Amino acid sequence: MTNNVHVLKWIDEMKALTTPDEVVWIDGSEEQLEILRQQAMATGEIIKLNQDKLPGCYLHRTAINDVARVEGRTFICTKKKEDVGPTNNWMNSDECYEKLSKLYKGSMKGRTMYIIPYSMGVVGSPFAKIGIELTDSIYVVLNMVIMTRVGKTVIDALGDDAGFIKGLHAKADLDDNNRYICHFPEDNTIWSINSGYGGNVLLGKKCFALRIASWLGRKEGWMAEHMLILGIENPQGEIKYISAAFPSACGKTNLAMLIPPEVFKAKGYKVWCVGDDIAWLRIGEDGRLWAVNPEAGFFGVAPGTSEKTNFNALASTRKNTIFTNVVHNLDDNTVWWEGLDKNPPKNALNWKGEKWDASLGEKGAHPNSRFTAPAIQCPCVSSEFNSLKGVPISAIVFGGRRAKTAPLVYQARSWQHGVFIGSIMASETTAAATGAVGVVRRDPMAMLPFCGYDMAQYFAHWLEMGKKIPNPPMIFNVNWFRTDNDGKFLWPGFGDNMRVLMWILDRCEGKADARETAIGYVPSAKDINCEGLDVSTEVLDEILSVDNALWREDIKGIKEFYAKFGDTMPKELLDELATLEANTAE
Ligand code: GTP
Ligand code: SPV
Ligand code: MN
Repeated sequence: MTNNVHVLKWIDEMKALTTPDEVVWIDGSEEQLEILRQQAMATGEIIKLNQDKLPGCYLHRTAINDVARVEGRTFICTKKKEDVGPTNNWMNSDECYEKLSKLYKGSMKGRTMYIIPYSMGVVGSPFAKIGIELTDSIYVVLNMVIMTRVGKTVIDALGDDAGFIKGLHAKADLDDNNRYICHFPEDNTIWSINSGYGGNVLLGKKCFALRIASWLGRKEGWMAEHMLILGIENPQGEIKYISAAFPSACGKTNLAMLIPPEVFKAKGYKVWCVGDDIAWLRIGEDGRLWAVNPEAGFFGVAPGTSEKTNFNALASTRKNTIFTNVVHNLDDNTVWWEGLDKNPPKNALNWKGEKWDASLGEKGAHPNSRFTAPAIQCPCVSSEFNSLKGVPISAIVFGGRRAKTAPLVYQARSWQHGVFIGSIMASETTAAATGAVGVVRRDPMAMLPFCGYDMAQYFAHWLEMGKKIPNPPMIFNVNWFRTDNDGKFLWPGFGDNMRVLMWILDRCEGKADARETAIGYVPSAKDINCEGLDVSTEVLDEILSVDNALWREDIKGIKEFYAKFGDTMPKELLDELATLEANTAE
């Protein structure tokens, strides 16, 4: 497929290490994919679903000890520990190569190595970057083909260049005690072993497009962020773009393709999805910040996805989709998950493949079960989805799951204050990573598990970028997850989140009101268009309130978090913290 000596030499080395019986180049053709699907069906790795109801769709079950990202086993490997900072696991690169080589040795014996040339970003775009993933998993091949741009055009675009990210993935024996997801940003290399799940093994996604890319972005003057990108079209046909960073399983896919409430739909407003998980951002010639989604598909959370909550996501999954760890409905050979509808199938298998019945009281789909669907199948995919130059960003939105403290929405006073707001983000943990769920942790810019270097340096990079962008986006924070004392969500969320986005866009144009509070600009209930919304003014007032006492409590956690970084913390952020402290003082 190529004469690129850098590529061939590296593949030879990895073959010598893992000793596969066979090596197959993935060219991205439908004929080749069909052969692989047949093989994967024969071994039970994938199950073909009802082709009338779900054409081109398959079900896959992972090992039961392998259902989410493993943050504790994810490492950034460099020569010097200080480069990765206090929030990343570190291993010395040489030691890691040595340790993992022992695990990879002979791991593909009796198996086939698939070589996947892929591009993050549209081939030919100035944003695009190329990777090659070597894997012994057909499931990974089939997912990468949906999630990235794969095949011969990518290898041709690479030519004789050495500039590609080298990814090696081996399932080995899925031993979770020897599971490692390791990144070598100094060598453009990713090594993943003993997992077969999502972000651990689809190496273009979190490993490359966030951890390695964030490192490259700092070096090259751009940003790689855990952000969705959406466009809002007004009745005059003008489209404004927003990017938003929420932690895993906190609503990016939902917001990215939301259906506007009737009041906006009737006036002619439309929402367009550019991306649901990752944004690469660069300063454009016009002085604005421009964004592309480097991915080609959605690897979305299945539970909670329904016609009501996320019509567009569900519609995207009705063909050519891989479902992972959902319920298998044996009556009609389709899939189901909690929240899809109120009719769980009677004759079904749960995500583990065991006979299951909802009346048993146990969940049928894994809380982190997922669908892998091509983005172009989304009914509201943006016409700019394949644009080489991306879209200009008007507003950056941060957000998380906070039962209390953070109001529905607030606006930063400046870029620097916005970076501060991003840096103090906190959210309750979800099932997207292994470990306890529902524990509040600091997750700056939703990048805690994905930043490939010292986060204090990352904050400094954000501050630096702000100085370089002549016309920067305004920065906001949202919280769809405020609850009452019984733990019930106070804000309806989903499509109604558009009401908040409209206030945000109006603020960017100086067209909406807000009051200044200790934490930034907050709208009053009257500033948010609540036409047709079933929420009382009292509730709205409550979710828009800023309780200084709660913030004083929060400051303790912020200080603890900042203290981890010691002297490396940018002074601008310490100043912002001092301001917040003064503003909220009794
Ligand atoms: P990753 O793919 O892990 O990065 O997740 P994500 O940020 O894309 O999250 P997603 O949109 O898949 O939502 C995760 C869960 O949050 C789903 O169960 C949704 O139903 C729920 N959710 C999304 N938006 C809202 C909202 O506005 N309000 C409430 N209450 N729940 C929401
Ligand atoms: C996330 O956890 O943020 C995801 C899913 O988007 S994974 O690809 O597993 O990282
Ligand atoms: Mn994500």
